[in-house]
Amino acid sequence: MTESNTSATDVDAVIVGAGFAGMYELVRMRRAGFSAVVLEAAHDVGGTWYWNRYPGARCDILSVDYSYSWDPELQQEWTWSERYAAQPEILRYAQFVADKHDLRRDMRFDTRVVSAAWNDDTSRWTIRTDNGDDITCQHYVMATGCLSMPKVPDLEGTDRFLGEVYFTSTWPHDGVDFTGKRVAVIGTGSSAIQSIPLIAAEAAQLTVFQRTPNFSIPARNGPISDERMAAFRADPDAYRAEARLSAAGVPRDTPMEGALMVADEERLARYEAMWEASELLGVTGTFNDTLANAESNETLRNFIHDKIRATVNDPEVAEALCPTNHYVGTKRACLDTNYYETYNRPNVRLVDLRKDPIETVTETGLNTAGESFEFDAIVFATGFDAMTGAIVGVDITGRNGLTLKEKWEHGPVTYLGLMTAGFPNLYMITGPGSPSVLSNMMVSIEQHVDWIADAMIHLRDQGHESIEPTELAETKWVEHSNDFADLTLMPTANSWYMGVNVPGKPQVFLPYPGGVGRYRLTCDEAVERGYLGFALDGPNGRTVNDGIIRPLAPDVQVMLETMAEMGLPPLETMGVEGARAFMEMAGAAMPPGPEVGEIADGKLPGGDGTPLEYRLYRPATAGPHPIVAYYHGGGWVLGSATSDDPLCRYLCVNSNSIIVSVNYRHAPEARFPAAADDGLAAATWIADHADNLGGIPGRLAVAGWSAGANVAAVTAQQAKLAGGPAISGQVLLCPVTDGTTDRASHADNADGYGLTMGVMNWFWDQYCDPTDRADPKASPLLADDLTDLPPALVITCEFDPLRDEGDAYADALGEAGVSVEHVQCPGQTHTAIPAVDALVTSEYARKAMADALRSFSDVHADT
Ligand code: N01
Repeated sequence: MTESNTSATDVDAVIVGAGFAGMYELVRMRRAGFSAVVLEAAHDVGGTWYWNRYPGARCDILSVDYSYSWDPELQQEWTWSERYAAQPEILRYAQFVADKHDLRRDMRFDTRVVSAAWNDDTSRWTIRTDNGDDITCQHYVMATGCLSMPKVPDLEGTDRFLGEVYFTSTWPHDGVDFTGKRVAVIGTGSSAIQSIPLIAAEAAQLTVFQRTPNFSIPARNGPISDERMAAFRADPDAYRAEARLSAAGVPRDTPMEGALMVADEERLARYEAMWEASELLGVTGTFNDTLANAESNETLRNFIHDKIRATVNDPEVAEALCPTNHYVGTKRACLDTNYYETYNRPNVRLVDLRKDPIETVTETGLNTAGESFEFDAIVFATGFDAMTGAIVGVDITGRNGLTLKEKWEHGPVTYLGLMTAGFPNLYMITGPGSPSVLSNMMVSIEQHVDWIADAMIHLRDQGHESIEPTELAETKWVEHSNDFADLTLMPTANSWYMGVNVPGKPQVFLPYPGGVGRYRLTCDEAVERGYLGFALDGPNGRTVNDGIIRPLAPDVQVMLETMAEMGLPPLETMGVEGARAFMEMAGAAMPPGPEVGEIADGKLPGGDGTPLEYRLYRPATAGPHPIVAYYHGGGWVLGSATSDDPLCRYLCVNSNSIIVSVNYRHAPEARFPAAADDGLAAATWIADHADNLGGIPGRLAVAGWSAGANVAAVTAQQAKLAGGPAISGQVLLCPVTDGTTDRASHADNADGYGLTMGVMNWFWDQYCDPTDRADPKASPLLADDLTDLPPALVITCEFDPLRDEGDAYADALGEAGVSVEHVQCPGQTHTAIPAVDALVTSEYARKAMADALRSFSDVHADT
């Protein structure tokens, strides 16, 4: 007989929790030859499905998806009876797996872990249980679940009630008979919404106390569709592989359109289809901007409100059930069976606590501000101390006596939701900072377990004893995750995702919102890059591979990923006409930018007299206005007077200036110094015609992006040398300033961030002979004298090959006594700032441009 670890006092790994995470972790430990024991407070396996036995409890992810993938045999052996399996069936599944793999042999039940302490001398954890036993181990795995620590009731007088008290989270195993009873349910989250219809069917009276209504769609439970099963059975591996790289751990088509991009009838039709399909992920997955755009979300909110109103007979009750204080999906939406219909029953009453709050629980019931209620039973469906409760519920002490509670005082800090610095070899399965509760938990659990097991094997193979993240890595991960959340509406709701439901809990967005697939690739990449962001310790010393796994702003990262997925050939291989056509197409796909007062197209004479097209953007405010001569980006080769249209509109509206976007001559047809000469000629013509254009004479700034910023900088220099026109200021966005292209950023950011050095070199070759590149009209940084130039705003981006030459120009201008504002944009790329309304995280840089243009004209106004 195989030996059991249940009474061992020293093992390789202690796993806390015998739910789906702990069970699979044990399997992986065994397969890798580690000794492991699972400690579990319950009397058997099942985790959340062991405890949550309330009537109606069932999963809200399709059963076919909510099942293990690591045992191919099991996938064939087990058949779910329903689309959404009920708790007893899911528990049977957990028990079936435990039996099949003889898991209980290494599980100690009825055992709660009370503390865990790291010993730096031995590089081991000591885990203490409520039985007073100590177990030492090298690895300590918290498989404690995200929703396993019930929220302590925060209602006054809860202990006073003399009737029956139930918590949905710890339901009696023999069930409860509510027949003939007056029952109260407090809460209207998922647990309440599932249990209310069944309690109502049994009880004499049911009173539901609702503080916040929730969004729920009908589950339409029944047999699993043949179509779905066929897709799965045809190729389970492919099905699972797709799930692993999907947004939420379930294979689904990614919507390409935003809700406002389609006609009203089409939108309604898609919402109806979602309602009929009855899948939770479809609710916010019908359009691609539901969780990011309030106006789009509003269309869905209204759709669900209408469904509620059409179902609930009493209009006042219907209105009370319509959520209005949060957007759909910002609190976990629910799947129900006859939830809204239940309010049409004569024995059911809804009390709206927003109008009539609970004051206290009494011996016989509870009192709201306006009424006294008597009950035989109260059901608390009041939720959980989610994601962190079960982890900090154990008294965990890491290096140097630091406790996890202290470390997480202001919110959890983890690297990838897997580990936290100062607590070596402490692993969290689906911890805060990982997709966890925003995903199909089965997929997320398996990914974490695999990552953790592989890390342990790596340590063993490499002769290390411990692993922990670096502080930089985890700080930046938390920042990245928060930045992602800030791109969404999620932080706007008072949800348990934000910790708001537990009084005194720090309010931070707990899960990682970037999606399951992206997250998995990130975790894999950390490993591929030699455990980037981790420190490994052992007898041979400490190896620190410090670094930031995701340094790009999240929306910039998503944009780059999308472009990479398109698999486009490099721009420089498309030929001049091909590249121009491509840029025009790419520009047309961008959001248009704000409305301006007026747009007028015209022509002005270029440096050699050639007529140049321009587009003038006039603010809607009363003129005259200051004028900006704007030079578009495109490497002197691509673009036109309209190619930076969204940015020009933005600058026009936000700086209250006329923007004249000039289509200077392009290479290779017109090589250096054509663009430079056109820059000056255009500025001169605009200055001379300021009156006619509706501008204020003498108030002309120059601005440009990339090669256009090169033209703007050169124009400012040439205007100084020529004695005019007067330039009030220059806004240089990611400027080309130096044709030598041998700075660190040229190498570090040569590829992968939009503008590549391949393209940049091609642009230079099209525009300018190498011998001419030292000319300040090509490389303004190389000018002998930078004094007396107009004030400048120089914006440079961290992940731009041109970063260092832009930085150098800002420094050189400053050293020459020019008033310079230098905005360095971390996490941004060369193409990020002009992406008006597409990239949110670069908004501050656009605002800086508009503010600078305003300030240039203000300064001028004073003098
Ligand atoms: O808990 P909840 P849950 N006075 O926190 C109310 C998963 N789950 O157990 O919103 C009055 O959602 C509270 O009101 P408010 C799923 O991820 C999955 O229902 O804070 N009311 C809320 O209405 C889910 O999201 C499944 O204003 C009070 C309710 O109690 C998560 O678990 C099934 C109150 C708590 O709702 C948690 O769901 C069940 C007070 N003092 C759960 N305190 C499936 O797989 C709290 N409330 C289908």
